[in-house]
Formats: sequence, C-alpha cells, structure tokens
Amino acid sequence: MKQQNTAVIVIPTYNEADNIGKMIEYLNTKTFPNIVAKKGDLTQNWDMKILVVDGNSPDGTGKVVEKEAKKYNNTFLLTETSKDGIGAAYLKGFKYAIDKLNADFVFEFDGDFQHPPETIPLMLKAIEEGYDYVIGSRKIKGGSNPKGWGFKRVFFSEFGGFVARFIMFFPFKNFFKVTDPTTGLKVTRVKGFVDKMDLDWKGDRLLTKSFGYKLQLLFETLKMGAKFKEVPLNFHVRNAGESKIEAKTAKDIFRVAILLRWYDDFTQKFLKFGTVGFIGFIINAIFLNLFSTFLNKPWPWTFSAEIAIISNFTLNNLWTFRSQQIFGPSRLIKKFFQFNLSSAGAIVIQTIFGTLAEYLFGPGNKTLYLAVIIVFLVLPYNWTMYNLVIWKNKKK
Ligand SMILES: Nc1nc2c(ncn2[C@@H]2O[C@H](COP(=O)(O)OP(=O)(O)OP(=O)(O)O)[C@@H](O)[C@H]2O)c(=O)[nH]1
Ligand SMILES: [Mg+2]
Repeated sequence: MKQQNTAVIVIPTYNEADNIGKMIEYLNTKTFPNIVAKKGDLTQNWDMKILVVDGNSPDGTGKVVEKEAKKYNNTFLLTETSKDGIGAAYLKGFKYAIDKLNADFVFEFDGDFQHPPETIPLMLKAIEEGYDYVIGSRKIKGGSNPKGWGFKRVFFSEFGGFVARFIMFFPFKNFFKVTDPTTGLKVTRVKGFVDKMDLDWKGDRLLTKSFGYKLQLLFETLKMGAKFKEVPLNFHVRNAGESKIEAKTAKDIFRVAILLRWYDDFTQKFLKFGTVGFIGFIINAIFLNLFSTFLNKPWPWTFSAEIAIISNFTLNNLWTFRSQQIFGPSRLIKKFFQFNLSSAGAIVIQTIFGTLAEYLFGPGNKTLYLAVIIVFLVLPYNWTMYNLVIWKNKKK
C-alpha cells in the first residue's frame, strides 16, 4: 500500500475574487499543516493539493489563483472557456485531479468559506477508517444551517433536501443513512469509484450541468457500493461576493431526483414486473369468462390461472428479467416448473390470509382484503421469489 495518499480539494469558482485568495492561504497555512500523522486523530501524512476550476470569471478570480499558484506549488488552476455550471466544473476538475495531480481522493469544496476548512481533517479521518465516500451533513447532531439564513432559504434547504432524499431512496436503507443529499461538501475515493465514472465532458454525461449533479454523483457512488459516512457540517453564510444559487436550482434538484429514481434498474424492473402482473390479471379474467361458457366448475378457474401463469412467465422472462433471461428447452422447462410452484405458493398465501381476514373482520370487504393481500403479501412474495429463485443472478 502507498504510504502517502494524495487528496485534491477541488474548488469551482465563479466571481470569487474576494474569497479565493483568502481560502487558498487559509488552507495552505492553517489547515494543511495539521493534516499530518499523529495530529488530531490522523495516522497518515497526506499530500494535500488545491485545484480551482474557474468558469473564466470576469472579476479576475483566475488572476488571484495564478498568483497563489506561484507561491504554493500544491495549488493549481484549471480555467474553463466559460461558466458552464457547477456540475460540469466538477467533472472537469475530477478528471484533471486524477490525470495530472495523482489524486487518490477528491474533495468537493466551496471557496466562499461556507464550508469550514476544519471539517477536512475530520473527513480524512473517516477515510483512514476505511470509508470510501464521506459527506458533510447539516442535518445530523453537531451540524447546522447558517445563522443568517432567512426562513425561505431554510425552508427550501430542509424541505427540498427531504423531498430529494425521499424520491431517490425511500424506503431503502440509504433513505435513512443519507440525511443531507444536497450538501456540497464531500470526499470520494478515486480507486473503484471516481475512476469508474465517465468524466469526459460530452454534455450529456450528467442529467444536469448545474447543482443537481450533486444528487447524481451521490446516487451513482452509493450504487457502486461505496462505504458511506456523514460527518457534521456547520454551514456558514458566504464570506463575500454574490450567491450563485438560482431560483431554478430547486426545480433542477427535484427533476434530477425523479429522473435518477425513474431510470434506476430496480425501478424499471419493478414497474415491468407490476405491468406483467396486471396483464396476467386481465388475461386471467378474460379466460375465466371465456372458459365458463363451455367448461364446468372448477376447470375455468384452473385453466385461466395456468394461462395467466404462462403469460407472466413468458413476459417476465422476455422483458422484466431480460438481463437474466432463461434460455434453452431444458432450463426453460425446469424454471417454468419452479415458477408454477412459486405461483402455487402465492395462491396458498392468498387462501390463508383471505380466509383469516374474513374470519377476523367479517365477509363484507372481499375486494379490499384481496387488494391489501396482493399489495402487501403477494407482490413482495413474487418479487422475492422471482429475484432470488427464478431469475437469480448467477454471478453473485
Ligand atoms: N466554475 C464554476 N463555478 C461555479 C459555477 N456556479 C457556481 N460556481 C461556484 O461554486 C460554488 C458553489 O456554488 P453554489 O453552492 O451553487 O452557490 P453559492 O454561490 O455558493 O450560493 P450561496 O450558498 O448563496 O453562497 C460557488 O462558490 C461558486 O463560485 C459555474 O457554473 N462554474
Ligand atoms: Mg456558496
């Protein structure tokens, strides 16, 4: 293992001439000298670098950074041709940090003193403990919003953050783990995570060029299985200069959260699974009526159910679980037999709980009982059986 890791603090700037010089000085003289083995809780020496990605600011931000870069050889400037959105700036910055600066870890960090530099060593400590992805959270114990924020800004941050969190992760474990999905302060391990991302800026890599990229990288990094931790963040009001937060930022965040969830493999599979189930139900009903015209009880029930089972098996195999598709006559027969057994299990569940419900609550609301049993028992049961037995991923 490498003895010394390199961490690059990537700072996007647009018109931050009044802040960025002070920030670079502060990091180099006050923060980095403490990021060495045996200071605080750190056990390693860290090679700390600063990369400013400037959107060709008209206020001379780039000039200030150039001057600092002459003074400190760990400080670098990447100038974009124009202001291209904070998400675009970060992707370009990550690529530069990896290709040119040997980054093992990349930080996302604001240059306007909203992120206290003192949080950096705490995040590196978590990295030393083995985490891959550490973010600063304003919502956990010890974290906070700026004292100077008005009601509107607090409301948007709290409400927007919660909605984003809900849309992206509910009801899964990341919904409970990620308390601050829109935070701007993060550090990510390069090996296995950032180096697996497509950082080439082609314009369509991200769902957005602006602030919503935070959600996308969060979503992707967690999906890659990053070991994740939050540390408290005391978010400040900006030191100087003007806010670049736009009215459309909230809309951007909302849009990106929905798209991420919608295009996620799991969602797509689940929607297809639901659709196939619904088609099966319709087919079952149609054939039940049709067979009833010329067959005696109980056969219409039996044959229509089997036709629905065949439809479900076929459509799920061709569509829902296409990525784990079952091929070949002998495997198809074996799996179809398994599928029938699994469907019989669903019938048993329905019979037991349907009867129980009638016994407990009276025979009145059969349709309601059926709906509840299907949604809360049969669907989860089928979903589990399909994923873990019938179309089980063999790779794992
Ligand atoms: N290179 C580049 N930097 C940007 C761009 N948009 C914002 N930034 C910088 O990224 C940092 C974080 O931006 P935001 O969190 O979106 O907005 P903000 O101006 O910090 O908003 P406040 O919280 O009100 O201070 C700011 O310090 C900006 O200077 C951009 O399009 N390109
Ligand atoms: Mg800011």
